[in-house]
Formats: sequence, structure tokens, C-alpha cells
Amino acid sequence: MKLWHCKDARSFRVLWALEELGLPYELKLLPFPPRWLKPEYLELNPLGTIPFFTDGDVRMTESAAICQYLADKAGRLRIAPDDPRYGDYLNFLHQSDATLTFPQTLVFRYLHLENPENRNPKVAEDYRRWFLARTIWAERALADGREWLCGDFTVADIAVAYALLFANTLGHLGEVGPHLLSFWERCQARDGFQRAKAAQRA
Ligand SMILES: N[C@@H](CCC(=O)N[C@@H](CS)C(=O)NCC(=O)O)C(=O)O
Repeated sequence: MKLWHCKDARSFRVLWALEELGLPYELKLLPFPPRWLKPEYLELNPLGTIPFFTDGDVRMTESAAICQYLADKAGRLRIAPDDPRYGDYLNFLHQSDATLTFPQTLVFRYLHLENPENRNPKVAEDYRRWFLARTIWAERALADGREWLCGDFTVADIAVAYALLFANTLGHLGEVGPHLLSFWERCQARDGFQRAKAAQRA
């Protein structure tokens, strides 16, 4: 398996899942954003986005889907379809990017990535509030004292926790709820998380 990755970008979900599952992989580190700084990357992935992941002939570009693929292939860190928590599991997995990271990317874009003349603090502020409002589902799930979103640790925890990593990068982590903040502490303490951080440093 090969993973194209930029430090602390959404591909970190996949890197962390690979480390938690103990799967062998080759890491290809790119500068961010690759579409500008490594234009030849577009020949591999015409979207220009990361992650880009291959496993033999399989080619994938969606971080949450790749985590689901890895957990299913390994038969671990997932909730099986015959388990009553399966719906919750899939919901968190997909919520992680479609509902949580999506507004964060607009904050990032309109505060940092755009050329100065195109930056827009009002858009960034609106989507910062949008993100914070959307964290309520996970915050409430954790309010009963459970350690992980579905009870056991799964790739859905990895996918949702990435939104907290990004919140930290963007400077709004302190505004999420207390249960999510404790969850984020537990995530960072995991060996798999630490190994993924070390892998991207190396
Ligand atoms: N929905 C995709 C989004 C992938 C994506 O947009 N990644 C961002 C980095 S976090 C990216 O590559 N941005 C650079 C660009 O669009 O040029 C996922 O979850 O993997």
C-alpha cells in the first residue's frame, strides 16, 4: 500500500489508521498544497488533493473511505454490519469529513490559503461557527462517559479526531466541548497516533 500525504492534512487519518492496524505501507510525503508545489502530482491524482492511496490496482482519494477500507480489510477497528452500533459507526465515519472538516476547510482557505486580496474573515468566521455547532453530535455521544464514540476504538474515532487536530491547527480547538477535549487527549496518548506523528516527521 502507498499513501501520498502532507503533514497534518486529511491524509493523517489514513496514516494513523495504518499505524493502528500495523499494516505495512510506503509513505510519500508532499509539500502543501501539492497542486501548486508539485504539479506533476496531478498526473497521479487529477484532483490534486491528498490523501491519494493505492493498494495494487485500487486507487482512492477520500480519507474516511480509505479508513473504512483498511478496517474492513484488516477486520479490526470497525463495527460489523450485524452489530447494533453499525449505523452509529458509519454515521461518525462519514460525519467526520462531510459535516466537520468541510466547514474547517473554508476557514483555512479564507484565512490562510487564499492570496491576501481574496481572503475573507467574515466567511472564515461563519464557517468556524458552523464547525463548532456541528461538533454537538459527537460531544453528546461522549457525555455518558464512554471512552470512544462507538464504545470500542474504531477508525470512526480516528476520522472524527482528525477534525480536532485541524481545529487545533486553526486555533479553535479550545471552543469545542469538554467531552471532545478529553477524547482528543485520549487519542493523542495512543501509540498508533504517536507512531503516525513520528512517521510524518521522518
Ligand atoms: N474529502 C476529501 C478531501 C481531500 C482534500 O481536499 N484534501 C485537502 C487537504 S486536507 C487538499 O488536498 N487540499 C489541497 C488542494 O485542494 O489543493 C477527503 O476526506 O480526503
